[in-house]
Amino acid sequence: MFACFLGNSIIFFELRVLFVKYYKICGWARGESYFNVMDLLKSLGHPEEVFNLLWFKMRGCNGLVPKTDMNNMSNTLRTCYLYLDQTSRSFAAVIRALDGELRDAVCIFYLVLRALDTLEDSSSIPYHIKAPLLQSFHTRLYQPLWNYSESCEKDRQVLEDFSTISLEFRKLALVYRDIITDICWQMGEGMAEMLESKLFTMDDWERYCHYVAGLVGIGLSQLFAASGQEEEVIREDTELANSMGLFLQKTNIIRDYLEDQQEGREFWPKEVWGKYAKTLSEFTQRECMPAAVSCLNELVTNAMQHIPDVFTYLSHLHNPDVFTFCAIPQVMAIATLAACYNNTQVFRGVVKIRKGLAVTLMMEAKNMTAVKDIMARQTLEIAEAIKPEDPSASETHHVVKKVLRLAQSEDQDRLIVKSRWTLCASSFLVSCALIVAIVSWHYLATLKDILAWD
Ligand code: D61
Ligand code: MG
Repeated sequence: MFACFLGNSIIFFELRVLFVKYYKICGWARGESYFNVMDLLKSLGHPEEVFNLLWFKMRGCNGLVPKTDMNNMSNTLRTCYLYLDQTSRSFAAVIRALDGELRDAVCIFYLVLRALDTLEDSSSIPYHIKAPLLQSFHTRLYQPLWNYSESCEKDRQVLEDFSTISLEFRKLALVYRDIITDICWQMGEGMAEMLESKLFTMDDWERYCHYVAGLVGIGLSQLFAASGQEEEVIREDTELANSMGLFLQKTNIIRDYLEDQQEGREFWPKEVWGKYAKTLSEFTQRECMPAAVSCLNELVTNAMQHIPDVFTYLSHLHNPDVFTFCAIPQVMAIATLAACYNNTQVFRGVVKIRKGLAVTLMMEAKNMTAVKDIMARQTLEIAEAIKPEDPSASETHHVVKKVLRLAQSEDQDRLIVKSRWTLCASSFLVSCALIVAIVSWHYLATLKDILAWD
């Protein structure tokens, strides 16, 4: 009796600590932090995700150590990092984890291109004003007083206070300024060229994604080499760097179908959706769902074509911080594609990957083997969702096989076994957690009775 009393009090004590922390956590429930209790519940079937979410919250780190020392930087640079946090959910943490002068160069590169993109996305600016604005934007980098306050977009602060960003830009070494100016000029020209054109052919789609994301990959590769943190070879193969951008941009365009529809924007290529509907907006109608899903699956299959180049590009990187910076957005993208594949929710809302999975991917994507494993696991999820009657089923099977071969996980059995193992481990752990919860609850109740009785 005494032993189990002691045992239970230890469990109770442990749980009390946990609950105290839990109630602190509940601050999360009011959305005061990166995730809330709902995210914990969504990951209940994936204990490693629950563990990583709690670890992330308790230790405040998702495996990424920010290198920014906010106390030892100029006010204007601090403002720039603030704008980075405000305008980029997915890139702020990985940019802050970069080393040395490369970090500030990439931060400014991001903000300058985000400002250019905010001009492009501003539907309130008429074509005859927007096109020249985009084409001459690179010249604003050397106009200290230039700001722009006619945009009503969500990220307008980077335009309204562009003079702060351009000030920090002019403090960068010339080699970085020349790269940023050149990419900004090319992207502005490309955006202006495609402002009025509808994305008809796959070539149009590839070219648009090259201008708004491929050029980012090419510019980053030049910054990596210029900083000396990566070898010259990384800047030479622009096709690989372009694919890094296209994989991310195509994933975003596929996921954001409904959000873009609601804002009157269409980025899906007509050459594909035209096979399934007369207008792209038809996919919002329930009766068009089978056709919509077939179109979605064809676009996901197309985006996966870039994975072999992503593997080759990442395998050329030597600096661990640069590797993580490049790998994390890519593994988030394949997880997003796996969540979108064959999913009617794409046409009803925005599909997001679980926070628990996002944190786990950030913690895991540390080296090539881990990245290949993640890509293979997510690709297998797509493989398991392929319906034989899907018009793209054979192409999807083909690209899945290619990715698994390159990820050296031909022995799908090992991956399937692995995922089966995690599954039974998870249900085992979940049942343990439930038992502990029930026992502690029971204990709490008795303790209250005992105390009340006193
Ligand atoms: C390695 C690491 C990161 C990489 C990369 C390689 C290659 C390409 C990219 C990042 C860019 C990926 C873009 C995917 C998200 N799409 C957008 O942000 C669209 O705007 C594109 C034009 C502005 C690009 C701004 C940018 C983004 C990420 C960066 C960066 C610059 C600089 C350094 C590091 C990362 C999309 O915008 C969404 C929005 O308005 O919120 C759009 O308008 O289509
Ligand atoms: Mg845009």
